[in-house]
Amino acid sequence: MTITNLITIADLSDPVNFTFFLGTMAMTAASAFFFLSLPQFDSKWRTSILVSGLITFIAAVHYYYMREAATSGGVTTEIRYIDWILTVPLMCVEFYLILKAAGATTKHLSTLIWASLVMLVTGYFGEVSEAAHGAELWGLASGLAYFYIAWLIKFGPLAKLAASAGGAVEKAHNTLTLFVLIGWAIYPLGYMIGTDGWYDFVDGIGLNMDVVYNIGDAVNKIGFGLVVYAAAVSSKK
Ligand SMILES: *C/C=C(C)/C=C/C=C(C)/C=C/C1=C(C)CCCC1(C)C
Repeated sequence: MTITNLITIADLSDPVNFTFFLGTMAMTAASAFFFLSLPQFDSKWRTSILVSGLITFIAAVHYYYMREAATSGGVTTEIRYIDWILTVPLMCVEFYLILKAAGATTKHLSTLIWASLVMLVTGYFGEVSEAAHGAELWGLASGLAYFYIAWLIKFGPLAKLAASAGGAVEKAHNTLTLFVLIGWAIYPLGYMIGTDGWYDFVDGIGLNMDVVYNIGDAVNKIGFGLVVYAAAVSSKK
């Protein structure tokens, strides 16, 4: 492999290429960390940690292909949404697993998953829509599904279950909720930046939709997993 080859793999001057490269690495390392930590936890927490590792592992594989697509002039949209359609429902599973002992049911889980699928499928249509106001209308539908998820975990039935459980469970639930309220809000920003005619000036500072989504994914997939990990560690004491 020549020097030129190496440079195109991790081109520091191209934020899109570089954040995909770093993202692939970070997601792979996080997966190894979660998987290798599994034996130290008892069965109550093991599934949650396993799911944390699956989320980052699925992302690592998609990142590998998205970097390839982005640097060879292709689009990342389809690969991105396939990743999200797999990983976001797994994040819903994390909420369910943490609240299961407090009484969360598979009905709660399926409501969360359905809402997340509506959010993502409408978001995808918004990204590929050529129609006048397509981005606004699909984006609005997606945003409503996002607010519904936020409501369910912050004020709705899942918030009540967490409050009734108290202790480490409530703490972990509240931190994961912050990820949804703040961390997930990064994505609609990326969507707006990616929509032609909206905030086009940010291109000048190297921010484009892929870069913003990559930042969001690093925060949310790795951070979310670490919160679950921390909750599992603290429950051992
Ligand atoms: C690991 C991937 C995650 C956590 C992805 C989350 C994605 C979102 C919360 C996307 C939300 C969107 C809106 C709320 C409106 C515009 C369209 C989306 C799909 C970008």
